[in-house]
Amino acid sequence: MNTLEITCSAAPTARPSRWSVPDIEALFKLPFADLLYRAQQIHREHFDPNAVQLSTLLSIKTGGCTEDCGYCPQSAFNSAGVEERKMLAVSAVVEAARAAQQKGAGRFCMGAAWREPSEEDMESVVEMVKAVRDLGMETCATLGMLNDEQTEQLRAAGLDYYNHNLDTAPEFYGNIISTRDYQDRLDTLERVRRAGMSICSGGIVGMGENLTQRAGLIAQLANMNPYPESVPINNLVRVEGTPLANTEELDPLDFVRTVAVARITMPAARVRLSAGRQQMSDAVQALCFLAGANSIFYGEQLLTTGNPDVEKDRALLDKLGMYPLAESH
Ligand code: SAM
Ligand code: DTB
Ligand code: SF4
Repeated sequence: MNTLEITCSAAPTARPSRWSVPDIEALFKLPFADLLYRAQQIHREHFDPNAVQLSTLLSIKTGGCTEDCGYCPQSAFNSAGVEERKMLAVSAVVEAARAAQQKGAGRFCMGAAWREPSEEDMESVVEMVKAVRDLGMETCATLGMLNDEQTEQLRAAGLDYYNHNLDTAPEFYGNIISTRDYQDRLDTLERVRRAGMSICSGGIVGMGENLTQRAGLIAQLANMNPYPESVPINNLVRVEGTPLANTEELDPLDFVRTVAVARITMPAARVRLSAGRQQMSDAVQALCFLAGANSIFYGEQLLTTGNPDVEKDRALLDKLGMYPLAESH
């Protein structure tokens, strides 16, 4: 029995102040049942295990992005057939948010295909954030890198969460993106934290990373002090025309393991079962909830790719005896 196993059985909630990559790798390698049991225990100590937080995404500015992210259909470097569109009008965004709220979403996330917003972009985004907040929804935005002034503008507008993903481990990052570096991402997250907004940050698995690199991503997130309030775990959506289109599909059980490890290392975070759900069976999604996922993207569209129908998701939650957070009993 190794040290980790002893820690597991003796003190299931013991949590090092800093996670090493080998410790996280050891979690990944636990027998599946032991890993899920440990994740379940931690999940139940911090959350109602049957309540799921629902976030709806809207692409407020689609396509033509100047970054070369290898996974992304919106990069101008890729040929995924996503046409560049101009930014949506504030009224269209509010209408979409209201519709999402009526369907039960509690959080509305506005995404833009930018390396970073311009001053002019910020004026519209600030209006959008204020208007969505006035509906009584939680607000989230993902606009790329931010400077101090932009961060402050978003905070003053009342933005609740800023989404900026680390995407993968520092060692693997250069295989996927070359137009900005890991430190740029950490700097933006640090600004968001200093301004007092909550952080939504996670990554993508299934991009050809190895287990050590997958553990490296989780270590980066879990060792942030404090760790993100919201952690999206995306399964790569392999879009034709992107360099990663032909990447070998991740074993679904390895995706479940990633969710469980995120839960164990970030006990009080909302771990979101994010992109890739449309390609996932109900059974795999159920395992993700068992592993500690307690949030999903809700609504037929992610940014440019599809997501399960609202009716299908409602049926799945019903089947599992689960309910949206706002409707918890
Ligand atoms: N442009 C901004 C940025 O990159 O920060 C915000 C939008 S960007 C599309 C938000 C996130 O979507 C990326 O960081 C990445 O994690 C995720 N994403 C993009 N394409 C994806 C894909 N094909 N599969 C899974 N996740 C994806
Ligand atoms: C996140 O972690 N995943 C979402 C959201 N944050 C912005 C985006 C997923 C995008 C999937 C590909 C697309 O639809 O373009
Ligand atoms: Fe641009 Fe964001 Fe897509 Fe990268 S992930 S290409 S920054 S929209």
